[in-house]
Amino acid sequence: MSASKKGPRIQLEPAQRLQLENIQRRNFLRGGLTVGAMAMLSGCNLQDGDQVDRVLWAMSRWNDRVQAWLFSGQRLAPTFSKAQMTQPFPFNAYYGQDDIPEVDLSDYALSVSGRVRDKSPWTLDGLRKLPQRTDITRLVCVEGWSAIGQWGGVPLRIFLEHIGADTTAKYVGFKCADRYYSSLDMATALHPQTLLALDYGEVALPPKYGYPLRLRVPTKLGFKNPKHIVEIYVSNDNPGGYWEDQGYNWFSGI
Ligand SMILES: Nc1nc2c(c(=O)[nH]1)N[C@H]1C(S)=C(S)[C@@H](COP(=O)(O)O)O[C@H]1N2
Ligand SMILES: [Mo]
Repeated sequence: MSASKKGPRIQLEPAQRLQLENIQRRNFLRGGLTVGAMAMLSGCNLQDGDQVDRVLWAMSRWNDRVQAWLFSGQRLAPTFSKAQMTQPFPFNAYYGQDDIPEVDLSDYALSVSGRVRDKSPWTLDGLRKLPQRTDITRLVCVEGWSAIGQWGGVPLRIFLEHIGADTTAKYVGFKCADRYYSSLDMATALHPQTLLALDYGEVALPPKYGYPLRLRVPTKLGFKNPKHIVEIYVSNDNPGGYWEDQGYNWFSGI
């Protein structure tokens, strides 16, 4: 390519050009494709019912795929010091503190299903015997608050290795003791900071933070951190989630 008549042109190597295009695309996406904006973009009027719904869901699925491509999957979330922890750490759920599920530990077992070699259930002791990791990270809720806390437990990657999970499958799903459920893309499930958390601070998770087992994934919004987990499964069909299925973006990376 030669210099244009309007003045000198910077010559970009193909790799540099790709990088520039990626940055431009990322900035465009960062601008935020809200549901409102998607409606504007797609030229729908919001009374078209089913058809609007179909367009918006298609846009959202497309957005998931672009986000999965933008997020490398292994970028580390920032970590903090103990002094930076939020005291007290907030509680949040789709119900109030009076309705926190009571999980009876005497018969608690974590079920495993789907595309895995070993479907035996797990006890908490069994999980504690696996290698553990602790991180102080920020939980960001879509409702507009965030807080720094310390979670410890088994890296989900190590658990998936132990059960012989098919890590070429697309999704890992989680079912909870309340009516909550959620799911992750496999790249995020294998991320080093994605934990099956057993502890908050230095002690076992108290009921409000997801006793006896929760997911802690600092590269995703708070609603993709299911508490009171009773079942984990590996699947090629997107398991969705409690909020995801009500229109919140499924990928929700931060
Ligand atoms: N089982 C279950 N897990 C859940 C929820 C819920 O209602 N039930 N709420 C989610 C949301 S929206 C957030 S922001 C975090 C809050 O976690 P915290 O109570 O430890 O702050 O839990 C997530 N996990
Ligand atoms: Mo949330």
